[in-house]
Amino acid sequence: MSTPLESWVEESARLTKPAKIVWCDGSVAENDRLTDEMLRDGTFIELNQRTYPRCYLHRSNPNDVARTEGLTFICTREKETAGPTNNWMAPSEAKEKIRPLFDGAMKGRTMYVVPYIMGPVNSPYSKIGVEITDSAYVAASMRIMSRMGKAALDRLGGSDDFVPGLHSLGDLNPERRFIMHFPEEKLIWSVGSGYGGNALLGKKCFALRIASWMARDQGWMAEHMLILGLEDPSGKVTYMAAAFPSACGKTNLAMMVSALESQGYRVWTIGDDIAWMHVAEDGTLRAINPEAGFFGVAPGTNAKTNPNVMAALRHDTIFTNVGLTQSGEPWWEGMDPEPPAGLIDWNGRQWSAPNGAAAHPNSRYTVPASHSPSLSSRWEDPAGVPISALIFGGRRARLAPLVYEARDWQHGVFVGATMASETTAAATGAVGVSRRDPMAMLPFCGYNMADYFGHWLAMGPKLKNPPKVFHVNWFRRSADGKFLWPGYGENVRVLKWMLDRIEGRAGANDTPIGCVPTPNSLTLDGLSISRDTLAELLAVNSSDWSEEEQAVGQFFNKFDGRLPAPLRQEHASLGGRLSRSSVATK
Ligand code: GTP
Ligand code: SPV
Ligand code: MN
Repeated sequence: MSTPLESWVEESARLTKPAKIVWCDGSVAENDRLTDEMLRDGTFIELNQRTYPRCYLHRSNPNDVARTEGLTFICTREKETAGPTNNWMAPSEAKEKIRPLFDGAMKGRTMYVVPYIMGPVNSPYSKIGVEITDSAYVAASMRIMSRMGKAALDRLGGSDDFVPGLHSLGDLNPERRFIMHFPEEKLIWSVGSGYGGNALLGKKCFALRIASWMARDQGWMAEHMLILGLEDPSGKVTYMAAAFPSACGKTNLAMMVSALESQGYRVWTIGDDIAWMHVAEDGTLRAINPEAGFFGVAPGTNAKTNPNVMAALRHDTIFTNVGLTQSGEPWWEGMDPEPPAGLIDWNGRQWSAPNGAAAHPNSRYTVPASHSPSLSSRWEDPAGVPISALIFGGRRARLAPLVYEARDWQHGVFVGATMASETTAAATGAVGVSRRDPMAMLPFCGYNMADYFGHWLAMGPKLKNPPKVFHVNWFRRSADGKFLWPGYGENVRVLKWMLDRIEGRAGANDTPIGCVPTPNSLTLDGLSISRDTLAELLAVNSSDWSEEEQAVGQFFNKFDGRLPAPLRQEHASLGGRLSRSSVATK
């Protein structure tokens, strides 16, 4: 008798008709074979093997370089279940529409069966997925990003407790590109794209969209969050998780080299993109990183902004859509002040300055977490690490101060639910447009966002000491358009303020939106920043925030009667505080 996995593989093979089927075991020998094939058929370009051993460059189809949110669907029986912020299609209609695209899609090609674990191999919180794909690049990337192969099959046995994901490159035509989620049956279908978040199905599709659904049902949380540990001079480590939208600084914060290292403050990495968080028996919120690697944004990364990443990328790394130097090394904007002579751009053409970027703005590296010099000794702790602070943040040229603290859990949920950020190159479409992106989950929540807010509200009372909630903005700009805050390793100063707040040491000014640091409560030694700049960074302008408060009201109206009442109350309280403060300052 065949196992549930074998039956699904057979069924998928009948539909897609591959020339051959390869069950991936995750071994080095298998990875070598995949690499050789990809070097032969041009999927991989060998980088300088002396300076970048076992590193390769992949150039994707130029129309397939980012997530495509307009082509991503939540397919539930009722439209209301998906909610107003998701694209929706009925499951039967979706399958009728997509099945023909899979029919014969793997003719003459290899089907890879990729079993994987999301989470540490021995954690009770980990979950199993199996991806069927006709992309060797996807199979090789899944080996870096998850615990792929034999370990997953061993853990699965004959069970049906896995999330199946069927993926085919199809013809890479966006007209025939669909990323479909069937949360009611825990199934993923993706066709027509080879790009990370569209094609590495363990990541956004499973670990966020399907997992957020499971988490709501089972009483835990699946979030678009990095996880880090902040070590203080006594050696004590306090863990924090932070949700920023795509390309808004999670990897960089999680892997930073602290500017306060000489004072004894260090940052340890647990995860850079996704957190699965459970309430432990002792009432703490425990987070695991379901991933095993980093799929990070290359541009802007350099020896100064992120030396840990730069060190991690020197071997066994896949680069996607970066530039190529004459000596066969990867290159991207922001790596050096001046581009080297003789660059080849991400499309494989000779690069010259007026031709735009040498590396695509969403070019990425795929690197095992184990390469990171900042990796925490607890990054695979099966019980997870206890979270003391949750941080929301986004890119906001104006309005949001460098940091503020929510008044309590419920207000913290309101702060997360109403956050906004300027769009980035991580998804197709306009860049730099401000949009609401609750908890940085707008593109990743697998069900009605109003119910998701309700789930967040319900989690607070289950926790003995709910984490403090903060909001940060590294991206506030001056009138002449320059970033006011140096960012990167200097962000540790803000983390230290949070730690001091958790431990009841740091001062804060109560404002209508929450508690903002007093200028003296931030540790600024060694940083040249003027008093005026600091004041601009921390300013809370009541009339700007009143406009924001109106916009939040409009956003909330999208959810009609489904929006949890406590969020309406928080909104009304904010309105009240703002009007009192504008009277006070008149
Ligand atoms: P995803 O992988 O898409 O989820 O992105 P992410 O949130 O991990 O963002 P990442 O850390 O890769 O940063 C995205 C871009 O923002 C990069 O170009 C970084 O160089 C830049 N960036 C990150 N942190 C800072 C910061 O503190 N200040 C400034 N100015 N830029 C930053
Ligand atoms: C993001 O866009 O948030 C990413 C990259 O982390 S992707 O895996 O493509 O979603
Ligand atoms: Mn992300």
